[in-house]
Order: sequence, then structure tokens, then C-alpha cells
Amino acid sequence: MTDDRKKPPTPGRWTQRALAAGSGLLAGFAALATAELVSAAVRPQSDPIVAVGGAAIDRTPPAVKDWAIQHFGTNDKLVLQSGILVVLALFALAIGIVALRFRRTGAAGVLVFGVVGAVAALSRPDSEGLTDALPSIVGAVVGAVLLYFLIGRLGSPAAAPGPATERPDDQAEETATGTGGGWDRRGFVIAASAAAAASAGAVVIGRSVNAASGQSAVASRDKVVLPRPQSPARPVPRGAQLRIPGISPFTTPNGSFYRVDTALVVPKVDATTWRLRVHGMGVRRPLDLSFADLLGRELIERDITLTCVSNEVGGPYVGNARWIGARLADLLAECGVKPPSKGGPATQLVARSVDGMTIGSPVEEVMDGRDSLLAVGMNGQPLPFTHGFPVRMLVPGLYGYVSACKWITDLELTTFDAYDPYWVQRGWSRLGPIKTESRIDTPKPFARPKAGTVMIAGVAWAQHRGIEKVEVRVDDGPWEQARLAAQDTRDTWRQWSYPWRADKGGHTLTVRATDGTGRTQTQRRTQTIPNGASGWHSVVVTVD
Ligand SMILES: Nc1nc2c(c(=O)[nH]1)N[C@H]1C(S)=C(S)[C@@H](COP(=O)(O)O)O[C@H]1N2
Ligand SMILES: [Mo]
Repeated sequence: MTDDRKKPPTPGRWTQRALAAGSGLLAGFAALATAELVSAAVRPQSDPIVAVGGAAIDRTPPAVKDWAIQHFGTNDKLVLQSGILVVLALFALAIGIVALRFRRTGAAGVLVFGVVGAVAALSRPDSEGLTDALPSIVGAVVGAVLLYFLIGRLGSPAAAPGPATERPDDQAEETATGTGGGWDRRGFVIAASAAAAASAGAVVIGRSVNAASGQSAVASRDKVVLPRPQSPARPVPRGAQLRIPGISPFTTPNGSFYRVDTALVVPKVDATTWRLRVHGMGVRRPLDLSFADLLGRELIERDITLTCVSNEVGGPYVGNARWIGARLADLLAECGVKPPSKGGPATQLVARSVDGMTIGSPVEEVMDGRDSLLAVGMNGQPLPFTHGFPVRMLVPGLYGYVSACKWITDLELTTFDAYDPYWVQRGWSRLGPIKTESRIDTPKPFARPKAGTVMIAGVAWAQHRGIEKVEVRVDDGPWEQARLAAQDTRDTWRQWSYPWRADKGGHTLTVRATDGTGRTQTQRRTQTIPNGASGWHSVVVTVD
């Protein structure tokens, strides 16, 4: 480096490029930080990373989404957002280098990203209009101006400005950019440091404002006292929970209950301002209900096993909880709704959540006498935010994507012909009855148990039909009947076990279940799309 008192000449070509790339990165950071701050004022969902991530989720082909869920599990959202950040960082570096030669083009490049963020935000199903574009636009303008300014401090490009060739000479060109002559090192350092500090500040402020905005929701949840249900669940029969190490607990604790949704920001809904509207076809008395209204209704408590249509054979997206809620069928009947079999015009009940998700259920099944719920409690607690606080829907026997709308705020009666909800638009079936399935929980795949008696055990489910029989097969041997744990209800899964006299060597263990209608789980392997995976679960072990 040269004398500080004189204006230094333009730095070497590589130094200059590195500084330009760094300027790009800084401009990107400033843009995102500004956007985060503005989004705190608008709403967290309008943040460009959240919007672009959400738009990507909306457009991901089901096969890729499935793959992501299989490989990253509940981390899929984190992986997606990190991926977006890495791509943005690479572009920001490139834009900085471009800006060194073409200052306006570089700055315009930053604006293009703002437009992408804005379009993504406006395209989300929960978009609340033009204000959702603000964070991306304001952020991009700040980033573009900053980049234009910083690049101006660097002086003209160190290499000769020929369009095709580069001269390998590191000598400074004395042509003026911005300040005239060489580079304005002092101005650059001051501007860059100030921008970095301001951006970091914006992130801190944005985050804390966002956290505070969820506080009223958190406070409203803390205040919820779940009423005693008029119709409590029967105690879980003592024999329903086997004492076998490694088996899934009969009741899944809230903290380990699987979570599947498209929300990059978990909606924090304030129960005191929450409303549920019931309207549409055949609704003679539309309803607009508060949380207090809902708690004031007759509440029932039921054990219901929920399953995701994206659950692979042997997969983890199934859980059983004790739910408290209002009977959905009664509520609909009070509004004048009749199921199709009683002459009602509506075939589909479309639930809409605060985040714009739409989930369509068959009115016939919802009202056929099963315990369809507007649930407010899960295992004795108000619903966790991740599981739909303050209210979610549940219909025993139907996969979550056609029944279990979380953060529900609207119920519309319509027909299957008139409207396709979110997942149906993406290639999944309109109807999603849960398929009969069984899973080996223990031994785990590739376990090395000792020869002798090895307990094979797991769960089987066929919600609303119940489980009648479970059989286990070792290698190509005969099907042997497993011992069934006591059944809680036909809406819950059922544990089973089989003491196996294991001899040394490699073995394949397979399970299959038969439901309450006498039908045995099919061997035919299908993928999860369009209406749930089928096939038998097998585990390979080596007995030592
Ligand atoms: N608002 C909203 N509700 C939703 C979803 C969603 O993405 N958004 N996913 C559904 C799916 S696919 C399933 S399997 C269940 C999962 O509920 P859980 O996360 O409480 O286990 O929620 C359903 N309800
Ligand atoms: Mo699901």
C-alpha cells in the first residue's frame, strides 16, 4: 500500500476485483438487512428470503419436495433457506465484479433481485397486496445505491478497458470515476464500515420487532385455560402401551410429534383476535366465531392418530395424540349444512389458514358421525404454534393434507368440481383416506441382535377402520401372527409384538396388517404421490 496522505493510485487489479466483489456482497447484505427491517414493519412473511423460499416450495415438483422431506426431514426448510442465501451470495460477488467495469449495470443487477423478491412475495397464496413487495424493493434500492457508491470509490478498472482482451498490466489508469483519479480509500473504508454496521443494526432491530410482534400471540396462548371436555376420552387401555424398548410410545409427546407444513415462518396467531368464518354453499346461517365462542361450545376429547400422505412405507410422519376440540359436524349442522347423502349441495369443505393454505375435505366423511374436530388442545396443552394454535381441523381416517388445516381461519362449503385446494393443484388426489400400514420400530435396520429371542415390535394403523391383525414374516418363511396390544379406538394406531427365535446370520423381517374390514395391507409398492405410499415394511438385520 502507498502513502496515506496522497490520494493512492488505483489498487492492483486483483485487489480491486476483490474489493469490488466484497462491495457486491456488502450491497447484498445491506439489501437483505433493509428488507428484513421493512418486513418487520409490514409482516414477517414479506421478507424476501421467506417469500422466495415460500414461492420455491409452492413450485417445487412433488417428487423433489418428497425427496427433500425424506433426506432433510424437518430440516428441509433450513436447508432451503441456506441454499437461497448461498446462491444470493454468489450472485452478489459476481454483480460486484461486473459493477467494476459497468457500474450502472451492476447496480441495476441488484434491483433485478429486488424485483424477484417482490414478485415472489406477491405470488404467495397469503399475499396481502402490494405492501408485501415493499421490503424487497426498498432493500434492493438501498443495495443498488450502496454498490454504485462503493464501486465509485474504487477508481476506474485497473485493467485496460478493452471489451474482449485484458492487458496484464496492473498499472493504474488515471481516468476519473466518481472522485476523479485513483481510488478513494478513505471514503471506501468509511462507507463500507458504516454500511456494514448499519445493516447489522437493521437485522438486530428487524428481528426484535418480529419477535415482539409474536408476543401478543404468545401471551394469548399462555392465558388459554382449556375447559374440561364434556365428553372426555376413555383412559388409554392399560394394555395399549407395550413395554418394549424401541417401540413408538402410544401417545406421541407434542415435542416429538412430526411437523409437515409449507410455513417458513410459523404463524403466530393471537387467540384474542382470531375469528373463524363458516360460509358457502348450502350454509343457511353463516357463522363468525371467536376463540371464546369456540371454547364455550361443547368440547370433546379424543385420541386420534394423524398421518401424512408423504410418509414413505416405514417412515416417521405419523403420530398419535389426545385432542380436545369442538365437534365440527355439529357446528356445520347448526349453520344449516347437510351432507350430500342428505341432499346438501356442498361436497367439499375447504379450510383456509392464516398463511393462505387451503385444504379440502369431503363433507360426507366430515359429517358421517366420526369425531371430526376443530381442535384447540393437544395432549392437555393448547395447540403448540407449530401444530396450529389457536385452532386446527382434524378428521379421523383422512391424511393431513385433506383434513388437518392448521391456523385455520375460514371454512367454505363448495364442490369438488368448483375448487381445487393447494395440494390438489399440485397433483395430489382430491380424496385421501389413510391406507392401512404397519411399521417395524424395533429392531432397527441393520441392527445386530444376539441369537436367541429377539422382540420384533412396532405400530400399525388404519384410522377409522381399526387394526384387526398383524403378521410378521422372517425371510421367506410363513406369516406368523403377532401379538396385538389392546386397541384404544379404531381411530388410533395399535402396537404389536412378536418374539422371534433368531438364529445367526442375515435376516429380512417383514410386517403386514389387516384392518377392521378384514382387508390386508397390500404388498404393492406405490410412491407417496398421489394418494399415499403402500407396500410392506421390511427391516434387514444380522444376528450375531
Ligand atoms: N396451514 C397449514 N395446515 C396444514 C399444512 C400446511 O402446510 N399448512 N400441512 C398439512 C399436512 S400435509 C399435514 S400431514 C398435517 C401435519 O400436521 P402436524 O404438522 O401438526 O403434524 O398438517 C396439515 N395442515
Ligand atoms: Mo401431509
